Amino acid sequence: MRVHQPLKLVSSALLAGAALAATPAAHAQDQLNVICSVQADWCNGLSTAYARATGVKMNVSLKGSGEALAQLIAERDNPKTDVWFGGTGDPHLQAAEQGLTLEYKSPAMTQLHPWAQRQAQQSGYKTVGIYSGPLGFGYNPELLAKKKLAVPHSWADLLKPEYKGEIQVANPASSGTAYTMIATLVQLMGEDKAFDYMKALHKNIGQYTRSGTAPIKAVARGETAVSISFVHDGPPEKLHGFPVETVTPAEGTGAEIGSMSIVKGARHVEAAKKFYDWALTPAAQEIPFQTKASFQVPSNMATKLDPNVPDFRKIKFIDYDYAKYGASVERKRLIARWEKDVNSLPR
Ligand code: S7P
Repeated sequence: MRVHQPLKLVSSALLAGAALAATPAAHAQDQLNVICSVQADWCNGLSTAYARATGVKMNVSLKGSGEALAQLIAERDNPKTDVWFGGTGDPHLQAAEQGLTLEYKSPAMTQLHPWAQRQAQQSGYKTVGIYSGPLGFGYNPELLAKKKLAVPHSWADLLKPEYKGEIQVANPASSGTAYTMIATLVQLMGEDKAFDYMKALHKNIGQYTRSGTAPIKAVARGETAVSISFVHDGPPEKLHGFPVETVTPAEGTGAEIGSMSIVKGARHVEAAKKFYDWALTPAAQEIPFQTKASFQVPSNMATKLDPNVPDFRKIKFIDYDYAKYGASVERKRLIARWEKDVNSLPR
């Protein structure tokens, strides 16, 4: 494991601070309004490290992916947000398509994995990939044993009648995680079969939550046995002492490309670009590991991976079409169909 380099962080911070002081509008660029769509500990870690590094105060508002997009749409004529950090990539692509985010090509672009650069190219450089992580299941081994239930290993397993009321997933209208599930199933099974599957799954769902990370937290606390979640959200719960394991489905699964965007019309646009460049450095991308908040694959290829990061070589992935399923029309259509065909059914 690579040793963390605090000195490197501080020296790059001082350089960034000096650069800020040299800009003519420095007095106006000493703070940054950020919507943060990752785990709270990661957002707080970012804001502390960035303030220490640059003297810039980050005002952080925590919001899931769907809510963040809704806020940017609402603020379109008078943006109060400078940067949207994290959250699933699909709503970032939607924001780009709707002209809500600023074109910016960071000098760090060439240091990023091809999937992160592709996310940027597809959006006309109005967003960029900052991490990737697979969709799978979380489960509570103690609760499963108590209820004499087997560990689910496939999408098919989740339909077994013994899981009735035992599964939580988020509502796709508010959650990027849940929309990733719909898009994954549609690509895996074909659209009509995927909707038949989700109708059958609906009978086993105990609760659709607002936030995509809530179901695995409910698993950790023994409130439900199984969740449909990003598997990198399991280890933080386990590190806090909760009984949680994760598994990816045998038939195949999708992965998110968590993204970051600068808001078009941002009040602190120079500060936003500096933060964006910093957030793509290995030092910044190690923060979720240091804060034990989350364990995705970071987009900068030089970032040292934590042992808790899922091993992508062991996971069966579908060939996820990010451009198609990130398009506004497709996303709205699939969510509307889910509301009409699935969520309206009795359980
Ligand atoms: O940081 C954990 C994580 O799962 O949260 C992000 C996202 O906001 C999930 O929330 P919603 O489903 O509520 O939108 C993910 O991008 C990220 O991996």
